[in-house]
Amino acid sequence: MCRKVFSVLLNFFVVIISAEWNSNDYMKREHSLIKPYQGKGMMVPYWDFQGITLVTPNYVRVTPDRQSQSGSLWNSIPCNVLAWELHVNFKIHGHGKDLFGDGMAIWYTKDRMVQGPVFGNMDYFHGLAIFIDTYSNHNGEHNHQHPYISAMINNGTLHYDHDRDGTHTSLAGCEVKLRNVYYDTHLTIRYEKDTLTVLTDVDNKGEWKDCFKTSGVKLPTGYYWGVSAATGELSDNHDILSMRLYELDSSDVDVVSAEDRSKIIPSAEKFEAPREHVEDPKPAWSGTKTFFVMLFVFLLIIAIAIAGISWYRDQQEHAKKRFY
Ligand SMILES: *[C@@H]1O[C@H](CO)[C@@H](O)[C@H](O)[C@H]1NC(C)=O
Ligand SMILES: [Ca+2]
Repeated sequence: MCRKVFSVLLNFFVVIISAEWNSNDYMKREHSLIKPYQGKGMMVPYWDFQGITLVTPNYVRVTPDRQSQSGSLWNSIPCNVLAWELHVNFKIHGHGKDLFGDGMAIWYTKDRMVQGPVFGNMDYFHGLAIFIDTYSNHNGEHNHQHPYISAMINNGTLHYDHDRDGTHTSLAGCEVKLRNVYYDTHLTIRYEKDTLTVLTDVDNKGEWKDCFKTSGVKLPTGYYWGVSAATGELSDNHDILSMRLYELDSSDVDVVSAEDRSKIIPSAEKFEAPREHVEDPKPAWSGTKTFFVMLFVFLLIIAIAIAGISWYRDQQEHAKKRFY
């Protein structure tokens, strides 16, 4: 009797749990980073680490809250999933109240483990970057606050302009207050049917909020997942708690897979081509300068008027002379 009740209960729970997930969307263990991170010995299966990055039992600290540090973690297996969703559970926190930086980036790129100037990773990359930029390097032009999440697609030719926070190469973005909160913060990056969607859950409400959605994004299969972070004069702890990659059951994927997705060159329709750098506006003319320019223009007008009048008089004189 007791056994039977138990069995019924067990069945009930199994049904509930499996109903939570679409059975066709499932986690790809080989592209995910979950606790306990370390397998046998000190190795973290499927992941490599670079720079200052440290693995602890509860989080992977990409950078500590110290100046001029950078680090990264990279999935060691190329990702051949056509439609996917990546869930990242992370925390950015530090002692700075008003000044902190620089930020963190999540990568889906051709190359891996190459240190460089873009949040600790190489510039001129091939693939996708999602930046979580916590520090504003640039005081003009910006029409957004920090932290700012943005996306960039690169085919290896574009330079990430740090001084301008990448505003010349960004596809889309959103502002998020996600730093120094006592709860966990989450980010979802979804890619299906050439549409890239970023969602955030940073208010401890357990619900996803749209950051942006942009269509016409082409990304190949076979690139690598990675996370990097960097601190400069300003610093923060950049922690990753987990990354889970889900394969999505996308009904038109079968049609799409007819073409070889691995040969696609990363591109985006709504991509803003690299604009010429517009210099910041020159400082306004000083009062004195304006006064002298006005005075000059005024005198010029008077001079022209005098010249005009005397020329007119001459004409009149001539006319009279001819008349008599
Ligand atoms: C790479 O991207 C740039 C900027 O969008 C574009 O002008 C160029 O044609 C692209 N190159 C290739 C090989 O797709
Ligand atoms: Ca920045």
